[in-house]
Amino acid sequence: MYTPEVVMIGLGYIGLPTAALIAQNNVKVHGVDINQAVVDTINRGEIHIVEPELDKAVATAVENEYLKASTTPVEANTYIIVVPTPFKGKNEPDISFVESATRGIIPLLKEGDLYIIESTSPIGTTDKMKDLIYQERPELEGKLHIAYCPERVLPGNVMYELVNNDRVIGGIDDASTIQAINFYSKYVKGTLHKTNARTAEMCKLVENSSRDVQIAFANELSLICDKADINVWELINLANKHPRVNILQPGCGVGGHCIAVDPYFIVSDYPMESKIIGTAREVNNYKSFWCAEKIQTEKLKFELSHGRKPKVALMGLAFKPNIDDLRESPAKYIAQKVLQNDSNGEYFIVEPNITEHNVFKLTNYKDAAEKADIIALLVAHDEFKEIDFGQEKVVLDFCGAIK
Ligand code: SAJ
Repeated sequence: MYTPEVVMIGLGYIGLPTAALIAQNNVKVHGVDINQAVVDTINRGEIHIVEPELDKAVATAVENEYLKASTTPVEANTYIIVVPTPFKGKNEPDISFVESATRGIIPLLKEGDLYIIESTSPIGTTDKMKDLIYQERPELEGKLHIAYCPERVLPGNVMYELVNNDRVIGGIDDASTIQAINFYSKYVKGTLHKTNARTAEMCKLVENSSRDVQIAFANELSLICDKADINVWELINLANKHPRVNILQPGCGVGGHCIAVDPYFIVSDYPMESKIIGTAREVNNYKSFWCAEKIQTEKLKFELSHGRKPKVALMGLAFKPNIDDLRESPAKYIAQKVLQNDSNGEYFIVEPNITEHNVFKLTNYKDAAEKADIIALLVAHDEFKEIDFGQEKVVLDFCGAIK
């Protein structure tokens, strides 16, 4: 009979690689996902997401019978919750998936079990889940180990970072923290840092908020430099020659499902105190709007000086360079906004990392660059860095692809 050691609830971008990593260490893992198609794919030894090295890891784990998936949890010793925490209402975190995943395993829990949340969560979620568990199973009060351990891996480098990054681990009490550290120490080479659950929850939110604030500073500089007629890329490069200055790069906004999202988890609970974090979100969102407006203005200028409408190339749709992920992408937002405002215009939409899109008709990047009068560089994909745009075209480099 298949008796797993670990149950992983949520087999997405983090849950599946983590399940595969644990299984690689010859520990039996039972993966749970509400999506039957995902479960079937994994049980065939295949994967449903794009992530280097993950396909091999999952194929081997399934073949060696260290990884199985289903839509319902089974009994184990360790339960890990890695489900999404989306928004509800006006940028307020929704922990209902964490809650329903927890409810699903409550009947299976027994003395000594370890329960870990990895999902990005508002401060206090681990305590809330502890209360929920002990409400339903009062006889287990004080007999379980409950901890929070956020993931911090970069999409595209997950299999390496899962093993090598440091982790922050916070239990509801010391015994829980120690138990969770013992668990991760079997799979993680990075240092495991001990804290409490609330600090660990806050730490995840702060890491991504810190990056968001720093990018907002760079984006703000880009707006100032545009007015002041200064090349922002040169400016940042020069300022960064100072030994204690390290400014990030401006772009056409901040995208993805982490940095553009997590700061709201702090702002929604502590609105009066998180002024800089909230403003950074506004600055980064405004930058996308500003880029779309800038494209409109350049189109009008072209029309006035040439007596005809320009052909416009919008280069890149992904949320960051050299990936195929379009979720929460500022480039996609800009393309939508520009096209909405001018349905008869002639546009070339480019995204070299995908072959087709359900809304946009895609054009090859070389053709687009050759045919367009105005070229808006939205994502600094490597392909764009090679293009010679000549002297005639209007090039709007929002992401420093050519600098
Ligand atoms: N960006 C800039 N300028 C920069 C750097 C990034 O505009 O100088 C933009 C990117 O173009 C993109 C966005 O920021 O639109 C986010 O990209 P990213 O590469 O900074 O981060 P993500 O979202 O892919 O992954 C982040 C990582 N967090 C940090 O670096 C603090 C990762 O380690 C986390 O695990 C991940 O969020 C997560 O899951 O929370």
